[in-house]
Amino acid sequence: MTRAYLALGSNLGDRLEALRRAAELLDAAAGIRVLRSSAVYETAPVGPPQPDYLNAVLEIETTLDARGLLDAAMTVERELGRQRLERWGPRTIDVDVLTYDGQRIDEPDLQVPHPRMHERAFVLVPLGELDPDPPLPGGRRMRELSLSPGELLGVRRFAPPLRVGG
Ligand code: GSY
Repeated sequence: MTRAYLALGSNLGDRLEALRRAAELLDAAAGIRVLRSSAVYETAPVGPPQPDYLNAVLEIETTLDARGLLDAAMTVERELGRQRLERWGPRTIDVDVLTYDGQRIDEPDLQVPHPRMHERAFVLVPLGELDPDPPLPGGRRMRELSLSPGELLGVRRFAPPLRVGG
């Protein structure tokens, strides 16, 4: 069994329902059990102008290898109607693999820890709820990072943790 963290994001349609369904579908996927969810945060968009996101992080355990987990995440995105339109553009659901058991993987389509996670308050704030000292890109530590007040103000608690496990 491997412990991993997944980031969820949505800024189109019923955003909270999309996060709920993603957590359910991941838990129902073969080889994945969702253990815990962070609270849900409403967050200012990073990238081109677009609606605010809802973001959350899930702690899972899995028997899948990292590539299998990436495939499962993309399957959930497809099941929830995600269309890949614009790289940094709005989306009904985004499921990213943040960390996989502290492993470092650097392949063109699979980089773990997620290469930009340490720059994104919308990831770090919910992740920090579940793991105050997660593996970060380049061996960085959470306590060494400095997020600006502006970045932190862009992350507002919106709803309690997603229901998991049942
Ligand atoms: O990287 C995931 C999609 N995404 C997000 C997001 O999830 N939250 C916020 N606040 N901004 C984002 N920009 C992109 S792209």
